Amino acid sequence: SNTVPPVPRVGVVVFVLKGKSVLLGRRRSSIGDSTFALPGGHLEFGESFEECGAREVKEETGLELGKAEYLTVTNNLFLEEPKPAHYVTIFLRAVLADPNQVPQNLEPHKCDGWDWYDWDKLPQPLFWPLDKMVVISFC
Ligand code: 8DG
Ligand code: MG
Ligand code: MG
Repeated sequence: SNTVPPVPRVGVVVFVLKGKSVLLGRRRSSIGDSTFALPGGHLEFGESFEECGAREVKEETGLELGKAEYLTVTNNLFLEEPKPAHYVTIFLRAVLADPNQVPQNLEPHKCDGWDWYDWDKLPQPLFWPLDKMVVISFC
């Protein structure tokens, strides 16, 4: 309700990699609407980062991941949003358990659809926490 002060939350997101491409989908959300983002979501009580990443990717895309690896963490403030938010975002990377799997859009109210994008031809606009992370990594 309105009387509960906001708190930081933990997001876990995954660079699902296939050859030279990465899986992205256009968000449908009050935060980052219509920008391209990684699959991922909220860390649940008791989960490891890797368990959360695998669960969120499975829920959102149907894809089964191989072993996920930790990449980095960023601190993201969304204070200008209608509902201000603060996420500590854990970035993982993983490949598919079986490379022939095809992503499905299992949460169409949250995403326009998933596709593979070449690393040197990423779609625009990227969700800004992802953009910030990609820019830092390749500077
Ligand atoms: P859930 O109910 O399934 O747990 O949550 P969700 O609906 O899947 O959450 P989400 O918005 O997809 O992810 C949680 C937060 O993680 C998001 O609001 C902000 C943060 N986040 C980033 N970068 C990215 C990103 O590239 N993709 C996603 N999905 N979330 C990101 O900072
Ligand atoms: Mg989710
Ligand atoms: Mg999500």
